[in-house]
Amino acid sequence: MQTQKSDITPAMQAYIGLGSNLEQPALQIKTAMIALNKLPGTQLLAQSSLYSSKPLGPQDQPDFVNAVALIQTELAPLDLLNSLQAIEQQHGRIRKRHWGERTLDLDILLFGDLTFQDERLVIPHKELTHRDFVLKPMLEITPELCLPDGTALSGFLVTCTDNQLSILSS
Ligand code: A4P
Ligand code: MG
Repeated sequence: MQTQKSDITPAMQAYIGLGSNLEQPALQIKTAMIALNKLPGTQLLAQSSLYSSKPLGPQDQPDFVNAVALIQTELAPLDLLNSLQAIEQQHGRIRKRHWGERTLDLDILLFGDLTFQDERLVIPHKELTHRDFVLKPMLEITPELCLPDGTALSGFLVTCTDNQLSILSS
């Protein structure tokens, strides 16, 4: 008799980037953190401060609120992406233009040590090393954090964008 392969997926740690600049952005981020903790097989392990940041891209849009969450999840990467997109929709996702204003953007930044690429999902997130509003909250949670190839993320702080981050008081 053949042994059945277990359906249980080992839990992985993933970093999720959160951004909003419409419809009470700080509240969007706080409620999204709660929603992450409610995903199946998922716990919120840590969350960064909320950061105010000047917009990257078109300047005729409101400042953003950005943060990063560290979760532990049994969801597979594409299932996690589907779940994040469902949360975006629940938050009345408005997305007006490329690099433009939005009610809620949830990006998978890192997923364990996985490197993954298909038409819907690229991990690590393709812009993560270029953006201070992603790097600084990630490093606040885990100062020694590295890319899957072992490169320390802190090394990118000198070359990333300067979106004039400031920590919002809670
Ligand atoms: N996708 C591929 N890889 C991933 C991943 N790792 N995580 C795909 C999440 N999604 C991923 O996403 C488009 C598609 O990317 C998804 O359908 C998914 O299959 P989207 O959220 O609709 O669009 P986007 O790529 O996020 O939009 P866009 O216009 O490229 O914007 P960005 O790059 O997200 O930038 N300034 C500040 N200060 N703070 C910000 O947060 N955000 C933006 C938006 C612009 N300026 C900003 C900020
Ligand atoms: Mg996105």
